[in-house]
Amino acid sequence: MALYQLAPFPISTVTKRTFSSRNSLGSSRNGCFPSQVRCMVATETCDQSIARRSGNYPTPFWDHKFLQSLTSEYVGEPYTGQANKLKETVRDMLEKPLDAVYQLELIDNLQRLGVAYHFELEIKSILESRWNDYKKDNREMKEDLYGTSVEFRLLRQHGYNVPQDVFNSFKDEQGNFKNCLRDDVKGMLNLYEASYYLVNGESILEEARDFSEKHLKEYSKEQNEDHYLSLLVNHSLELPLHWRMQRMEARWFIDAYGRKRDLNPILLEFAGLDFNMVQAKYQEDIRHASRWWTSMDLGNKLFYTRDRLMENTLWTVGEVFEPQFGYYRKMATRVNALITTLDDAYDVYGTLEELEVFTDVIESWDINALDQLPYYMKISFFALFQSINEIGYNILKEQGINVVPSLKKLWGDLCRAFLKEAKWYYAGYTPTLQEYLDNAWLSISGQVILGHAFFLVTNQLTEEAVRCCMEYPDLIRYSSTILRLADDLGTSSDEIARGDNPKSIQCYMHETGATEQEAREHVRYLIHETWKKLNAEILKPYPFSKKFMGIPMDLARTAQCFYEAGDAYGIQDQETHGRLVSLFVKPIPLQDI
Ligand code: LA6
Ligand code: MN
Ligand code: MN
Ligand code: MN
Ligand code: MN
Repeated sequence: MALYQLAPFPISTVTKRTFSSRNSLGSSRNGCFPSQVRCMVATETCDQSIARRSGNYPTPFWDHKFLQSLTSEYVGEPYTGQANKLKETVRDMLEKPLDAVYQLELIDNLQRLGVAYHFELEIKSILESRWNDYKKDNREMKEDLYGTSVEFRLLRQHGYNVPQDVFNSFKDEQGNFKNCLRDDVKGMLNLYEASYYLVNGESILEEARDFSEKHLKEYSKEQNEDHYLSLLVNHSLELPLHWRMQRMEARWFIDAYGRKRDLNPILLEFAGLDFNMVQAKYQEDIRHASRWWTSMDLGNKLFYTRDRLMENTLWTVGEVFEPQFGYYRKMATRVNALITTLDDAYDVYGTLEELEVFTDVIESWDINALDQLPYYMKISFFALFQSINEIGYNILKEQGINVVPSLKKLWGDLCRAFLKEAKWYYAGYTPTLQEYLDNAWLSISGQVILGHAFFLVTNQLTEEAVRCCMEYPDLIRYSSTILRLADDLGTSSDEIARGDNPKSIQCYMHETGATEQEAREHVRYLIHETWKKLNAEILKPYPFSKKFMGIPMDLARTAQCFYEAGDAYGIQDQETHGRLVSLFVKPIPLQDI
């Protein structure tokens, strides 16, 4: 076992302390204090008087040998050849000048099946022509609730600001949605899905949502002949499409679509094959990330932290799923892992004095400042410094721009926000909800995730775009806020139990005297409100690429998917396990399709 030198710690109250470098008592990883403070090596000294909390996080389920062994047969021929043939057949379908509703439904299915990324140009041209028809008031389907709703949703999704008034033709003289529409379940379902694209003040869409939700709930209670439609209705009521993580949805929808009576077998075969081929790419990302994580040895050196490589990769797939963005996912998995190690230092392991020094060091991005830190912080900062500088180096190499000053600012701002929460915790202070949120949208690391995403997916960085990104525009702020609120719903009960600063639920309860249930309801309401603001942002002209414009929404969706039923990130429940297996391990059995 390696012996680590005693490093004098500069803070007077905590002197001459070193930190055990290795958690050789594997099983006590989850133990509570005092087992967290251990002396592994006789020559090391530990200051037993420091009470450190425990995250009580379970050890990782996934073994790195297993991750390294992940393989798929869906690489190369004959799969590539077959997929290309199917792709051309689907392209022909898209290019046939058939009726508008048919084309829109085809685009919707391709998106849900996870293969629309192959046809970006074709889809853009169809939507462009729908938008031009709309502007010329040349719409064939004013009376068709289904067609109008799908068109509205697709246009808004792709950044066209079609007004909510298109739904006025479905209202009666009193201004209410016509009751007879309730029999058009497919129309209702799509009205419901469309309504989630609303922005502030769009009362027609608010009404549309209440109206369709009410009737869909009634429908879902009845015995229905059309099993496929029932399946879609229940799925949608659980979480609308607009809030769903795309790749998870693709996996689900490929199965669901297989039950459709008049399904298109070409689409289904193509989607299944493509899913499996993309899965093989994800396995490559995982193998790469696992090699990095193992070589850094952070799971052992920082034994208090969550070791969640597979989950970290799942987040990156949620943010950007297309196979060609493997480099993004490999680097973003590192970013997620590093965020988590820092978060656990601030929330769980570090003392306030240590954290104050640590924050200064991270802000200064000065590797020469390492000596003043205790061992676990040396490891943390060095890992961060090296990994992020590597990303910076690659961008300098490819694009000739040094982005390290921006990257370091992202991390500095994160740690400053972490420190504020730590101070609140130690002071026993409960901020108002607003005061909390003004900091918490930063402390959830959305700006770090999205900032790195910006630099990693943008092919031609412009000064204007970099400046805009680094000002944390509302596009980034609202996405982060949803991430924060969803995380609080899923994780704050455990956080408060282990000792952490109050989160949105507790702040609201403290401020208003509400019960926990009421506070949770309020947080869910805030998520709805923030989505409206985020919806408005994607319709605004930002100096960003189309690819990047979609990522803030996909981050928010991923958060909602992760925290839907508790802390799926920290806890590794059955549900998360099932998701990881279906996205990364098990291919879709194609003979079933
Ligand atoms: C969630 O943990 C966490 F670490 C995040 C920063 C969410 C973003 C996702 C990543 C990095 P926790 P806290 C994959 O609930 O302390 O501990 O901000 O975050 O509530
Ligand atoms: Mn935290
Ligand atoms: Mn935390
Ligand atoms: Mn905290
Ligand atoms: Mn949390």
